[in-house]
Amino acid sequence: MRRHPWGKIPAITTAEGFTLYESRAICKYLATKYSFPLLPPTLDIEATALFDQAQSTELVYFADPAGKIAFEKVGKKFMLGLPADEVVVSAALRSIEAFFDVAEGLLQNKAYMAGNDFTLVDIYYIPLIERLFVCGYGDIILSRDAVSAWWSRCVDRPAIQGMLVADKEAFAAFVAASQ
Ligand SMILES: N[C@@H](CCC(=O)N[C@@H](CS)C(=O)NCC(=O)O)C(=O)O
Repeated sequence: MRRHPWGKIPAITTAEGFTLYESRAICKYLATKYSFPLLPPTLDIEATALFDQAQSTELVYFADPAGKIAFEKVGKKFMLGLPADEVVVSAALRSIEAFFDVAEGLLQNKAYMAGNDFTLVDIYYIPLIERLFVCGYGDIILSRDAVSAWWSRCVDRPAIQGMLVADKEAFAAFVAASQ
């Protein structure tokens, strides 16, 4: 609550005392501040518009249902000791399947979600897709050729491999702490 008005994570405060919440805003801020090559060139307004389009698509059509599955299958089980609401899970799975049916077509013509370059938008997908695999729904990704190839392009990157190791360790610690 001190840093995030709605009491969520993540939220950061820099050494200079600048506080920011919402993961996508934090990622964009850090990528800009440290010049990570994960955003389209500022002056390329079409590439920036396509980035914004891909970012909005991920947030609304993917992260919403995928977040519901993560909450029902992981959050409820480990934080609250409650069973998943399978009606919510089924509806969310249908939304995600429909989302990746469309993404499968779009990824025939581009290598990454915002175009032909790897950007922050691709990174935004990774934690919740990882949760889909943990929950046993990895086939949603692997059964679609273009989506599966995109996923491999993302997770085969050395920096992403390092992030996945850290994510697995954090998840294991979360599970251990809740038992
Ligand atoms: N849209 C937010 C989502 C924040 C969010 O829901 N965080 C979860 C953890 S991933 C949380 O804090 N849950 C605890 C709660 O809702 O009380 C973001 O991307 O930062």
